[in-house]
Amino acid sequence: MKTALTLAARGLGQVAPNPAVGCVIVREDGEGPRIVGRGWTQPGGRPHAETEALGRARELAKGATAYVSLEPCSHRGKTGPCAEALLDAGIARVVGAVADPNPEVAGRGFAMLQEKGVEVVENVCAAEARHLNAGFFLAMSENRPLVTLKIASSLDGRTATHDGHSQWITGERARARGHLLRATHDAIMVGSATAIVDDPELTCRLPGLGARSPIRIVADGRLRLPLTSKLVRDAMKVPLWLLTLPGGDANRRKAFEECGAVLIDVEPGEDGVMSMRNALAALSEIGVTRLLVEGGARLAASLMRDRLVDRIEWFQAPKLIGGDGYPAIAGLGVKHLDGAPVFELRDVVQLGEDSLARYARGV
Ligand code: AOF
Ligand code: ZN
Repeated sequence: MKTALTLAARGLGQVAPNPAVGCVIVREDGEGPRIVGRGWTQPGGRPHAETEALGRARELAKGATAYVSLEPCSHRGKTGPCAEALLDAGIARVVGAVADPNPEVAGRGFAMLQEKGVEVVENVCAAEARHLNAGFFLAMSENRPLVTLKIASSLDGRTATHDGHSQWITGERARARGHLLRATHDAIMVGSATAIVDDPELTCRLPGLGARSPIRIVADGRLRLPLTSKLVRDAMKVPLWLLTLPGGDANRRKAFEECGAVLIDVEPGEDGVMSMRNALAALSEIGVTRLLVEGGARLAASLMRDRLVDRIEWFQAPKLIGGDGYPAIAGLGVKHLDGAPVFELRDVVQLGEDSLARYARGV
């Protein structure tokens, strides 16, 4: 199952709105267990992991065990049901990590297999499988993507000096890791102030992974992003979506669209500013399951205030900028510590001079 999970991870950032699934087919004859087929959900979400693995195993699948990181599907969607494909191939035993939360499946995949005499074992590495596909699970349960906040700061949590100087706080290895994060998400989002000040490209520029640049999103309620920005200039090549408030200047909207940008209207909250919950619902409806937020401080704070940040990837350089620098997260209005957002530290790695601490939302 650990192998199936590792294979599944290959699909992250490439398969939305589908989950990233892994499948390993094992035969236990002769000299002990042997893997005869491996598969993972393919870019675009299909073929599914099981059909890929069965295609490799061919006749060796007969009587074998299939380890799947998500319950095999039972519905006829854009592809035939994987449960049926496993039955047709003569699989004798299916070990599954976790049930598929898609209401079209939800236990029916396992049931179909059991009814036909296949031995089914459930809940193997279930927590890991849920963590891996948290984006898909949140899409089903909360109609929003998984939100990962990426921060690259000094030791004291500053992302720029008082004069706005920020290139570079962290070193090359940390920055390369940041690009890898981009490749494993469906979309990257920044606030309009960051897009204006930094004029970023927001692409994945790791050798060989150029084609894995996610959709670039700017939360830009009043369409302040310049038409001359790098993001707009290459919007025909790498998708650019602008989350904006309905209405606004029709000519300006048209100008963005002519450059290739897609405008997505987001209803404001009671305070008249863009509601992050509505923004995430809009993104979820069009199939974004994993969203990487790269700043700035105000966007990070507004997601944090609404308790919409699930994970933090915090890169820290061993430098101090001080209190006159620009903070990673703007004011949260926390008065009492009981009201502070809490995260759980999952691991810390050293990347050259810098560190990367990874956190998941506490309960
Ligand atoms: C599997 N194996 O690798 C994946 C599954 O539109 P379709 O036909 O591609 O079906 C999409 C649904 O299939 C998706 O919502 C989820 O329930 C399941 N994904 N199932 O057996 C896979 N990716
Ligand atoms: Zn399937």
